[in-house]
Amino acid sequence: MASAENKSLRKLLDNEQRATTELAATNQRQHSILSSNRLSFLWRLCNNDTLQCSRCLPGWAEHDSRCFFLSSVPQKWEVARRACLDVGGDLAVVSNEADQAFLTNMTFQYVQQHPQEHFHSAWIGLQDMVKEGAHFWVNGVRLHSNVTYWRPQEPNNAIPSWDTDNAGQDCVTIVPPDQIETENWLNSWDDIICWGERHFLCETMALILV
Ligand SMILES: [Ca+2]
Ligand SMILES: [Ca+2]
Repeated sequence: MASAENKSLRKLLDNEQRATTELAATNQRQHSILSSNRLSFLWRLCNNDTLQCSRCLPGWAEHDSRCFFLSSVPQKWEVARRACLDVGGDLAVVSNEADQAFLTNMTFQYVQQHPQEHFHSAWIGLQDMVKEGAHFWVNGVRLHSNVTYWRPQEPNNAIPSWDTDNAGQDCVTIVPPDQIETENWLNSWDDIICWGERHFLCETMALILV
């Protein structure tokens, strides 16, 4: 009888210890999140007094648990990328047709809302600076041939006469379509010279509190 009691006490103790270990691991995880660089970014989404948080920064649009921003100011590709990194994100990555539709629509809507502005196109996080024709996303993923949305005859790596370095076109933009939901409206990419100044599309993770 005593031995059966011992056994069940031992089991309880084991369970207790396991729970304690799991709790310590959870605390450790939470601590590393709280002390990470991302925290200062996350706090910008929350009101310090009420602790009410929004999922995206004001002026950003949510899609697929990510937040997207289209700049009103044009910049060179590298400067644009730095601006996105500075807010805890990067230039936008197109992983599938839904991403492409969302981002192309963002540029289309911008042009509709700012008819007086000259809007050529907006940088995304795609480039072939290292090796001509080898396009990589800013997240390190190589462009997949199943998920490409080039405009007709692009990418053409065009080298105009004023491009005295013969650098060619190594950074990719989305050119707003004249209309949306029409045939081929998703084929909006053009490669452009990276030091041209274009609007740009940033993305960050949305804040999802579980
Ligand atoms: Ca190129
Ligand atoms: Ca081109």
